[in-house]
Amino acid sequence: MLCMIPLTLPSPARGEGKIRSRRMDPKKRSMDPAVQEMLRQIAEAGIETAWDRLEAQEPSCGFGQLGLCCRVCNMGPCRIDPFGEGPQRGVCGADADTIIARNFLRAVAAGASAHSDHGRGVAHTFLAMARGEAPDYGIKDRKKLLALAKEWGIKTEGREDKAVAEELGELAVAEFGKPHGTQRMANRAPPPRKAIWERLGILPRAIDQEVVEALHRTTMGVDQDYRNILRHASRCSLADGWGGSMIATELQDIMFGTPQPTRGEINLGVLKADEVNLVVHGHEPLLSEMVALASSMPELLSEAKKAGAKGITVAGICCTANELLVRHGIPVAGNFLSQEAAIATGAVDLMCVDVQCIMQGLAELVKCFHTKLVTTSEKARIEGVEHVAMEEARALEVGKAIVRKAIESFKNRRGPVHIPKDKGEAVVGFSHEAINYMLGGRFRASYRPLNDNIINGRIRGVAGVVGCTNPKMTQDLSHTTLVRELIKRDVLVVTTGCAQIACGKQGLLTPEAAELAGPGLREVCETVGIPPVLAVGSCVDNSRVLVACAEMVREGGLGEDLSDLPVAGACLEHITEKAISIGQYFVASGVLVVFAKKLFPVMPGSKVAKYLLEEIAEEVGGKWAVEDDPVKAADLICAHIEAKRDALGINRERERKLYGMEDRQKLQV
Ligand code: XCC
Ligand code: SF4
Repeated sequence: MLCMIPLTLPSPARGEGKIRSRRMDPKKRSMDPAVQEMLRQIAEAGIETAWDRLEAQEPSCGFGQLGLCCRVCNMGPCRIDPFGEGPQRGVCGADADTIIARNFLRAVAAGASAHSDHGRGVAHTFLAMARGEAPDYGIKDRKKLLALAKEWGIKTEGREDKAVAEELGELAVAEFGKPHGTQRMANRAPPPRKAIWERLGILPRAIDQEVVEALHRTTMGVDQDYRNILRHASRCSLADGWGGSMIATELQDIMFGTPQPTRGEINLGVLKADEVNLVVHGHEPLLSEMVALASSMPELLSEAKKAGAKGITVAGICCTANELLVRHGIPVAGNFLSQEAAIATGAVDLMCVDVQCIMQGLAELVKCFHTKLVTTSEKARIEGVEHVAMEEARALEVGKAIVRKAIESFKNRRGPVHIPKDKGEAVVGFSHEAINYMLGGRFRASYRPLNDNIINGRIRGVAGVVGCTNPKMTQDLSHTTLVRELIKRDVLVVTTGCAQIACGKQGLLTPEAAELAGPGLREVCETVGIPPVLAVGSCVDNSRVLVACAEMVREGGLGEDLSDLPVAGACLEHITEKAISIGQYFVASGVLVVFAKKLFPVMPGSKVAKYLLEEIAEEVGGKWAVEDDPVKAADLICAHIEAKRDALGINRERERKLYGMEDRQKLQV
């Protein structure tokens, strides 16, 4: 039996008659058999999960869903009646579009803040490393250090690496709050793209400034033109994608290594009944790298053995997991909606969390098991949960202390554990450097072969499928259905975040998955030996996709700007404000982005919807689209890709060969 709580133990949801999970079909909640299995166990034990709490919240507030609720000042909260019968203005006179746009911009600002504050943390640790103040960190990718230094105009000849790194670290830290100038990383965008940003006045300045300005503009009585508000959403999001997130990715690569194709395993089946299981959950690799390192040290392994364990397994959840997976092949226990299921196995001895996507429900849940929960970031404590502060000056010591706590906790295991067998094999780690190398070879590493295969039509285009798993949708279903549809139609998929984990569980990240691809994509994958779905990393690693797109343009043959490329992005199970920021920076970079209609926080038919779904394309080339059905989302993406191919003039051959008139008409948007 999985849950060791006797029936008398206070369980968060018992006694209210609220637990309906016994009757809910786990298959509707998740398509992941491992999670389904755990949900059945959890239901029997009467423990609540995010799905139960969602039910308790239903019906969710319709005003909030449509972005029509405003509580930015104390004359409110105000809400606009979407049916036009009740109030159409807030007390200050704000109309529906001002309110929706303000909420949207605030979401972007919050999302950009999360990624960028992560990036700032990395930059500070990087600087401390260079100054010798964080001795457990070092430079793993010297080539990347020198390349980035050169890009940023730092002298490298005849200098110590650490001196170069110190200067780089200082410039990186300054990107967040410098009083003048714009984001350095934005120079990576093709010149026509930068020109568009300049013309619109949305070239991003210091990250902090964009976020502060976003909050200022959206206070009561400031910006009251939805277009003007949303243009700032573009600017603020660009400071995330071409700023905070990209800095996080680059500096992490220098310190921890740039991902190269490596094997990994994904799903709850990676936990081991006879080993100490330590789960790292959250987003920042700064500490989890140290925990992973500590777990392989002989002294700790022998302590684990003394405690009766065969070894120590470190597994990840959410983007911390993705960071460790793509760099070191460290196993992944699951994505966002698997975090409670992991604990319910009774096999997790310790879960250490840093920032973002940590359910507060975990604190109650662990009371039902022997699992020890530990917070590590000063920014993210949980009431009643032990805090082991991450300190960069003695990071490995902290990592070791956490592993020791896991070993201690292993000794408290009560009875048998229940670990589902499911796990997917995966080949991961497709940084843009790795894509370069895989496709171009060591001596002529370039995007030429990718571009050529797009031009000759074997690959129709590239789609990014990214983001969360939301209990309002069946876990993993939309992501993986979309991915399967896309590869079937010869669209190469790149993936990050919880979508990446979803794909990994189902074996879509293996070269063998090429069997599921259309003939063109399959041929390319088999020739090069890559999966049809390339695992790129965590959510800040969406910046890698921006860089890859910029490289595709630079390589030539696919237009002059990002908006010319036959590419698109999608996130059909989004939860967080971070996802909105990511979506907006792809749109502002010239890309079509598809989100689920029922999760998009904008009232259909509003002026804001018209702007984001249509008019914005005239300004930045990219736009949003909304679609709940993943197959129809694939239709949308493919139609967009074919339209871009038509515009590039690379469709002629293929049209004659493979597309009848009827097919072509279907593809036209
Ligand atoms: Fe969180 Fe990054 Fe979303 Fe997953 S995908 S639920 S943000 S862990 Ni980033
Ligand atoms: Fe209401 Fe205007 Fe205040 Fe918003 S800003 S709460 S709409 S009065």
